[in-house]
Amino acid sequence: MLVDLGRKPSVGKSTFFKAATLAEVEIASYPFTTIKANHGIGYVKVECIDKEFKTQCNPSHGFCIEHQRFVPIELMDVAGLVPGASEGKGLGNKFLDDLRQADAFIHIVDASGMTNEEGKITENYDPCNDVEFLEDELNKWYYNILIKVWKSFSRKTEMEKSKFSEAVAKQFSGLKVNEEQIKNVLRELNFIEKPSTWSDEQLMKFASALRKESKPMIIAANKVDMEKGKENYEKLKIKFPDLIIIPCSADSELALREAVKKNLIEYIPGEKDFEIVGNVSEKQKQALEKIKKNVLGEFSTGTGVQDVLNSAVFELLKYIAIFPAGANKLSDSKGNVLPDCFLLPSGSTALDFAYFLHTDFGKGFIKAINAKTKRALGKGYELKHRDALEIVVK
Ligand SMILES: Nc1nc2c(ncn2[C@@H]2O[C@H](COP(=O)(O)OP(=O)(O)OP(=O)(O)O)[C@@H](O)[C@H]2O)c(=O)[nH]1
Ligand SMILES: [Mg+2]
Repeated sequence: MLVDLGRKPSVGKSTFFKAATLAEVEIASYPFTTIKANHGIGYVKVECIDKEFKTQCNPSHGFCIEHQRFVPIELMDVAGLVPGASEGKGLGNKFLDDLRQADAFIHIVDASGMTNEEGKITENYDPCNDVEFLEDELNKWYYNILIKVWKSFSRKTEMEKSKFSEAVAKQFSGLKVNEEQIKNVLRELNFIEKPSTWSDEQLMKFASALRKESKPMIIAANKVDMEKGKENYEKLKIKFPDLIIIPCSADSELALREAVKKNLIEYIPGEKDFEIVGNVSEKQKQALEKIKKNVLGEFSTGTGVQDVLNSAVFELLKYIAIFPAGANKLSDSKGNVLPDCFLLPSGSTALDFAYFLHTDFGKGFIKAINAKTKRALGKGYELKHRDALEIVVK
């Protein structure tokens, strides 16, 4: 699950969410419009393998347009953050509760520079502040969870390294943090001191690194259609070279998707162009032309909404898309061609995939067959993006 969030209200979180899911949500120019989190289904775009098999797929989840497969993912839209949330102020606790189950965060930043810290209208606000602020707030959230129990479990030591990660994982179990991630962080930080003697600064570093490892963040530099949008997007890129930052106009994507729904245009999400096919009014035509010129013509990532989802799943989280497929038959018992496409962590093996499909497939695994090449593959075969596999079981 991906969560769209912002340091503050009115940056366009709900607009982004609505554009990505077409779920009904409230969008308004006044702050704190969203109070309760919205859940919805968005899609990542994968070049479908049906083309290679010279056929047309029938997805049982998501859809396929011109051999571009749209694979469902869960998205959540949350309320704007209040300062001091990590200490439980205002909606703070509720807000953080909503973030627990996230695999990654999409931080929607208002790159127009026209909303201040509180989401109110202003001019020339530097959106870099928002990135720093939110990272800080999320890191503090982890730090506070850590120090609650720190004394007891660091005193109980000197713990073995493995026991230490087990204890930390337990403390963070509600936040989808696993031992593997803790071990990665320990390796990366490489502190020579024993955990029980860590300084406050070291604890903060550990908490921050763990937050980054378990809830990585991508930046959607939104409202790039506005006057200062592009300039601020460039500024963000320079200031944060290690973050993935995508220029975005959620508003434009929403307008395009709604025009598609009304059969006014033909447009595939993420593409850099669209075609007017219906009867549009002069006003609609002008609005569409403006999007074409100022957004699609200006940024290689189109409106950016699709690119944010794709980058979050495939670059940030490093997932791969895998199609279950018979070596000699691409359809299921109902005749649906390539009905499924699943997202798995990179590094997954043929056996992991078998277990992912069904425990019995894992237990009875004999071999996998690559449906594209018809070659047999062993348990340990490392899956590649867009692989099509049959699992042969006992
Ligand atoms: N120009 C422009 N305006 C946008 C864009 N995205 C959103 N907006 C406008 O920004 C305002 C706030 O949008 P929302 O999506 O409600 O913002 P939010 O972040 O969900 O706000 P809260 O729910 O109050 O936290 C609305 O007036 C939107 O129409 C965009 O890409 N470009
Ligand atoms: Mg909102």
